[in-house]
Amino acid sequence: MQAPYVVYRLDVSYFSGKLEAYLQYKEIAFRRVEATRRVMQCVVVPHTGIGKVPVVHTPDDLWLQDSTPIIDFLEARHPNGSVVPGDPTQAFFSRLLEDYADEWLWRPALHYRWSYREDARRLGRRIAETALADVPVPSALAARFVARRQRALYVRGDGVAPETREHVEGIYTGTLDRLEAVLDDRPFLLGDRPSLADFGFFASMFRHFSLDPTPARIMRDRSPRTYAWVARLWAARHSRTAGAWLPPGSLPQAWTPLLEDVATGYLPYLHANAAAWRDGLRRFDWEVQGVRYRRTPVVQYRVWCRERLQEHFEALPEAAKTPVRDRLEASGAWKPLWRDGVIRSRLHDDGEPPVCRPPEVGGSLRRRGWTAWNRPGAFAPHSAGR
Ligand SMILES: N[C@@H](CCC(=O)N[C@@H](CS)C(=O)NCC(=O)O)C(=O)O
Repeated sequence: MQAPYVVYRLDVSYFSGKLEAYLQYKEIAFRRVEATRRVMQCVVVPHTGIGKVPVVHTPDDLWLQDSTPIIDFLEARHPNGSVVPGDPTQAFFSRLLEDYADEWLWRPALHYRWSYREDARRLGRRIAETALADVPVPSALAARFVARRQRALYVRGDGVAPETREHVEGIYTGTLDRLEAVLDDRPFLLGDRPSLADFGFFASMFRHFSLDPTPARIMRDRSPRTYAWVARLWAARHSRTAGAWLPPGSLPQAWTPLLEDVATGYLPYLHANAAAWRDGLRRFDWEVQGVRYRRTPVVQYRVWCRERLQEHFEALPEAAKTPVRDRLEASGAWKPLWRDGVIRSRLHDDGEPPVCRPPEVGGSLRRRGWTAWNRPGAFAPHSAGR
């Protein structure tokens, strides 16, 4: 029997939960390793140069990062029970929703976890006792440190402020309402079996929203079908999932409000982030849905997300381009997707995602300018960085 994949992950982590659910569904053998501080320092960083999870070590000794391209990589190696619809329209829109859910629900997920006292206390303690268990400081101190760091980086440092808080929380509650409608007459978002879109939403909905005390209370009261879907997807295995997606060419009517959120919230943000990247900024202000966010970090990975969505559109068979474009235009998503054309992220100039570049010998994360948001040297080519 082939050695399984090894997944370096954290039991509290958003993107780890997404990848674990995918591997389980696909019935791909894998072993979990809890990425404690020592495991990160001694194994993950030396092999990948990155300080994030999940990271996958393959049986043929490749190191992989970023759940979205990891899933594409594994789909090519393990085609059974594919989660990418064969129909190009459904495939494109599943990718769009996966990306939207991955990136746009991150801010509310981090806000609920670290802004509410009960949640922050619980999670701070949990992280101190698991991920940081091998750090030689009292766990109460480590828990306080974690909560302070996460608030500084991912709440205050990511634009959550008195003027934006209601909007941030509305992204969560609005998404629950939309999912409740989508799941009204189908077990998974695109029909009787999971697609990429399900795994995208699962990242936030599982490890954050359904488990952290405050958003979990809201989910149970407001969107019981979403609560049930979380457990259903976690338990799903492709060999025991008989159903099909909707007929080729069609999308659930109930996806329309989600696509409008993509068009009025996520894609305008993604464009503003890409334009700020092009202009060499480190932080930028932007406005969507009448709400102004200030000084959020420019994220290179998300410039790549936009580039990748544009590439997926360009790669569609000619016959599928018009129907996909028509749907994007109908929801208002076409213009923000293409505003200012293609803005290059250069994230993968020196390799193919998801395979990690081997880190420089002797380089340390700090010396190479690593930040929690961006990869080492992300801003180096720009002189105008601020
Ligand atoms: N784009 C990556 C994101 C991975 C990521 O952001 N992971 C978080 C945990 S869910 C992390 O490790 N953050 C490190 C930190 O906050 O310092 C993916 O899709 O896997």
